[in-house]
Amino acid sequence: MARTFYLTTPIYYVNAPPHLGHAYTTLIADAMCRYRRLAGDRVHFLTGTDEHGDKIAQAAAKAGESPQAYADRIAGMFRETWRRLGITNDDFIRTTEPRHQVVVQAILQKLHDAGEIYFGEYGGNYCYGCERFYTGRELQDGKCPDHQTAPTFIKEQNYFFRMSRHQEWLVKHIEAHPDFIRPERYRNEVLAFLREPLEDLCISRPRSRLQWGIPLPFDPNYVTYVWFDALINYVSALGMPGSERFETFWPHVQHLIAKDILKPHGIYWPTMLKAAGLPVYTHLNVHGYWGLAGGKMSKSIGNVVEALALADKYGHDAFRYFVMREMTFGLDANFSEEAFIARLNADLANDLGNLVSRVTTLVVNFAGGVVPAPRAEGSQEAEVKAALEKARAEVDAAMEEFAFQRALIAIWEFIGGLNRYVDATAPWALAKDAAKRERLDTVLYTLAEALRCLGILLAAFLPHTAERIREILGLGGGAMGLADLGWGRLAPGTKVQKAPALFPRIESASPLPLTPPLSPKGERIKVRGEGQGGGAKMTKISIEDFSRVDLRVAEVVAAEKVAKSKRLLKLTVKVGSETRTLVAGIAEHYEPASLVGRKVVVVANLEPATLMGVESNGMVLAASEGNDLALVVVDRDLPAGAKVK
Ligand code: ME8
Repeated sequence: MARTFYLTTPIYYVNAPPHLGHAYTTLIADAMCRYRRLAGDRVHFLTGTDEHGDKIAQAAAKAGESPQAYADRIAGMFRETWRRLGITNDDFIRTTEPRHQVVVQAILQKLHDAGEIYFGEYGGNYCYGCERFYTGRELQDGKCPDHQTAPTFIKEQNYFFRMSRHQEWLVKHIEAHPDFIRPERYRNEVLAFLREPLEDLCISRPRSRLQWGIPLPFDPNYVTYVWFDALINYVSALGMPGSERFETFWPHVQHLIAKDILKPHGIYWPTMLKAAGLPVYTHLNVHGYWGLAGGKMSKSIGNVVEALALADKYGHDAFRYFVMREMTFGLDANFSEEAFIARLNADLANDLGNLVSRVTTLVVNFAGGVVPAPRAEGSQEAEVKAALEKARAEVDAAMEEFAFQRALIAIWEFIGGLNRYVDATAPWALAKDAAKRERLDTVLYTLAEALRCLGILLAAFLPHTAERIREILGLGGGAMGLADLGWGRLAPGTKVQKAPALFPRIESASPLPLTPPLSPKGERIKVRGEGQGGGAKMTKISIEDFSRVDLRVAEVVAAEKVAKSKRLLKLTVKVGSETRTLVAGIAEHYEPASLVGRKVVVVANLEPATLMGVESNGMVLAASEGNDLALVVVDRDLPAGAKVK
């Protein structure tokens, strides 16, 4: 049944451009909203920027701009970043917008009228970076735990929100709703905090000290404390309580934040809502922190990675995949380019990219590029269908809890199963026997249908890739949803295009695990020892052993048959600036003329050998299976002489 879903990200401070941490929260919110839309739910997705307060006023002064001009500029950068990352937010709220200010003032007035706000004096330790007072207990060695700077002691008259009044109610609410704040570690953190008496919250700043804020409706000498202003964005973006949009979405609101802002969201916000007579959120979903080389990443501290630069460098889908797959929701994770590249190569280029190119190549080579009708289904196909059902159920369950990593693991288990299905059914072998045509058709249908399902299942996580998969099957651009995952909806007769590489492998300085490449027909290349004698053990070699083999890209400049040999070709190849002669046993598979100009991979440091009277200086790599043989090639054009490792 269709549900209603309202998801918010934090509204980010405009004191610096977006970075990886912001991108992470916004990307997972996007994946969640895309998923819920696929499920047929009615979704509202909000993000925006937090533009008032000391922090912004100071950053604007430093930049030599007015606070509004500065906020306009940085808010524009956030908007543009989300546009380029393909974020599908329905709204973008800025706290300097009039639609926000009127709601903040209305709520303040209501609380004031209800006696929830009083005037008093307060002296305390104030951190300008965090824009809040710290109690002695919260400071670490007398310093702000986030900024590691000594707070400033400030004493002034201000307005206070009677937060302490609602402490008991909040504890009871959290206890009665175990997943109100999740994962559990953050619920426990909030409950631990609530074991001590809650102080009232100072919600104003005197105008003499700060002008850049929303004026209190009941005292023009004060502006609103930035957190009290900011939290209300989640309401103001829907309009005044009572408006149609508010009534539709507010009862279903879920917030998504990182652990750095747990206290304002776990304590201030529910008590503010309670005091204002508004329903509290259904879930507060809290994720951990991304770090770089152990340090934490935050604008105020300066250790910043710009989200867009990374995403542009590696591709937006790869970036999405990495951050969702790497971080267990709720726990901290570290970002490193090496880990990123390793995942890109292993999970995207190898597992997913190879599957797509294998399947499309098989359908093009053995069924003329047209999906055949399944005619001989057996237990192997039943397993594929069961694996799809399992993946689907696991993704559903994981997404209920924001467990993006688990969802991706479930999809990749399905992908792994499909690769094994290709290996086990060996369509290239079935194709050699006309009597096995029905079986071959069934295997090809099963694979093409599984790809169609991946084009749906991946849509929330890798939107471009999923779209390309659907395009390959001629299904691009059409409306689809999780309901279309029902097996068998791919019509026999559908035309399939040969897929270009979806994710080119990235070479990195660090040695990566080698993955066996594929032949043009889609089977895995046999490594010597593999598959011999019913699963004989492959001898393991060290990376040093492997690095002694000098593999190079070589360009074939001439090719001819070796006299009196059926099997051998004499190739003249260029390896860097050097030209040399090789003899290769590929004459039964390649016409000499078809090889000229092609780039192949050769073992360049092999001892010379003489074959049928011709000296061979090196060896061309090829894969073979039965009578089939294919040359190993690199999937992008690289100069002859390039090292293969
Ligand atoms: O706190 N790892 O804004 P902000 C993961 N304006 N996520 C990170 C991160 C990191 N290293 N760094 C930042 C504010 N984030 C307030 C919010 S809401 C009413 C007001 C993400 O610009 C994460 O979502 O400091 C975190 O909660 C948020 O950015 C803080 O953004």
